[in-house]
Amino acid sequence: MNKQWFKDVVVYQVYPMSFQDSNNDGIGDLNGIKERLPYLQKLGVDVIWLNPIYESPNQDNGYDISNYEKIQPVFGTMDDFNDLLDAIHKHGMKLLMDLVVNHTSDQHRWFKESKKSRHNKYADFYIWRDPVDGHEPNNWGSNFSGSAWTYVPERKQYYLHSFASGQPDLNWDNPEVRKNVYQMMRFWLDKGVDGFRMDVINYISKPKDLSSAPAPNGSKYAPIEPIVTNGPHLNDYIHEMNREVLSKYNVMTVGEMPNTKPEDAVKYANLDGKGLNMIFQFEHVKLSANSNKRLGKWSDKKIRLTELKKALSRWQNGLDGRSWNSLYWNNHDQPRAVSRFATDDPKYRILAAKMLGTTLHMMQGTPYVYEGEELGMTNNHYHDIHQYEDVESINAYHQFSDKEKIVKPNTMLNYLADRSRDNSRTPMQWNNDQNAGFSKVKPWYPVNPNYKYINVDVEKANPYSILHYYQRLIRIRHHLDLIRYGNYEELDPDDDQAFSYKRHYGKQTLLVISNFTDKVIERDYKQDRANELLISNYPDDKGRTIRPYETKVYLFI
Ligand code: TEU
Ligand code: CA
Repeated sequence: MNKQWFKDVVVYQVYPMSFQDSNNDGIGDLNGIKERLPYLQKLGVDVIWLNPIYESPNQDNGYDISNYEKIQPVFGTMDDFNDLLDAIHKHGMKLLMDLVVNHTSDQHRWFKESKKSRHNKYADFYIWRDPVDGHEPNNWGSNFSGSAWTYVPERKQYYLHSFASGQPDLNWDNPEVRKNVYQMMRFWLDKGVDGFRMDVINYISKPKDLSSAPAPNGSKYAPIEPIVTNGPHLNDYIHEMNREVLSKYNVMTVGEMPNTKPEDAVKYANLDGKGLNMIFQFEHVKLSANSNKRLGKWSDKKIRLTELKKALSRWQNGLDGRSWNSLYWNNHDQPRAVSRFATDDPKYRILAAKMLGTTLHMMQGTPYVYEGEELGMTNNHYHDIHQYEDVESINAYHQFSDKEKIVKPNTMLNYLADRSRDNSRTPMQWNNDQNAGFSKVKPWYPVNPNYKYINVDVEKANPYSILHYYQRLIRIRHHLDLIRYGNYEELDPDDDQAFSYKRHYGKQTLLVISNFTDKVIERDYKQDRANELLISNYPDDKGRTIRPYETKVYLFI
């Protein structure tokens, strides 16, 4: 079986709660996704990645799983799932499931048993520690604010949670935990799912020594991520998982791995096929973090193009021939791409969305399109804390502006508006009916009011739309080995207006020039000698003159 298909596909990410509500209870569901398969097939994507659809008390929108082998009732039944999987395959596509095994929900049977006693079968399924001087065992701070430890009186101990207190971290050093996880993976693979996106999979091996770490100035807590990522046994566990499970199926895998460098990808997702196929790196989405370390991701800093280029080029070059890139601008944890990396000013939004799509899709790696990106959906520009739904955003607001008072409430609201995960979680915009055609009743989370002019119907009707442009991007990637396999050469790294690069494959060369500004600029890469202009977001070509947010892809053969 050829297991290299992960290099040839384009993945579309569906956030099930917000994609399509089929039974009008305000929440997206599996039957809704099934209804929309023809849309995805027409777009040309090969693989659908679904965010978690398992039973969950929903403290973190499904990333807190209470039963891995049950479907969350609002999404449908196991029969609905089987039908969906079947329909996806009939439409010639594949399905990636979200595998969330760094932690479970505190409502999972394993945790309910584990917290009862230090001596039962599940006692060591999680990471428990005695109090130190009547307090938390160390100063680690959770990703979702506050301590990463919560006390349980029954055991007179604390348990570790990298995220919310309802998301206790599993103890991967316990072989029984690993056995249970592998068994669960087989359950889904035996049904015929085509692979996994693995949630924070580089958090699973904790350091031996759980001692306190330096905290940023003035802060009580040391952020947990740099401490628990890429731990001592991570590579062993990934390779064991491959031997025990993945190698037995024809699947693709992508591991979500914040805090990694290209060298890590080469270890955990080597092209030798003994680990994962690729990882999600975070370098380009962390460039805009606050210079005040205590605030972490919360800022409204604009990214400098030269830094963005440096980050992406480092991954393009570092992985070439050794590992494989995943290419993404946004997902359910990031603000909307066009608002963040270019502009959602109505004057340029359409050009800018196409420019970003082109810049990413012409690179080496597997592109991931997040639902609505193909319409140029934007941030919602929220201004009130009550408009938020996400646990991370709400906790951060209270932590930094109420409790610690290190930032004024209004400044924090600006940061949230720029960075909150809720920006990407608004319902998919299908048409200009009530609630954008997502649901006939009030949706679980309000639709972005710009649905009146940003929606699938509008895009379908216009041959020059972002949607049609994405369709073409996907088609030309499928047709050209050069785009999929060619190597990468960055041009003019110090150019802070244009992102230009070449791809080489045999005698063929691809030239990509993208203007990230609203200015007219001049660039000469001998594009006048190209054999063909493959795709561009303006109706004509002005050669060396590159107009605002213009993007052009030339082929030399
Ligand atoms: O996200 C992980 C993630 O984005 C963080 O590790 C991030 O690096 C950190 O918050 C610092 O900014 C995954 C899921 O995609 C997300 O939706 C979940 O909430 C999270 O894991 C917990 O399962
Ligand atoms: Ca529903």
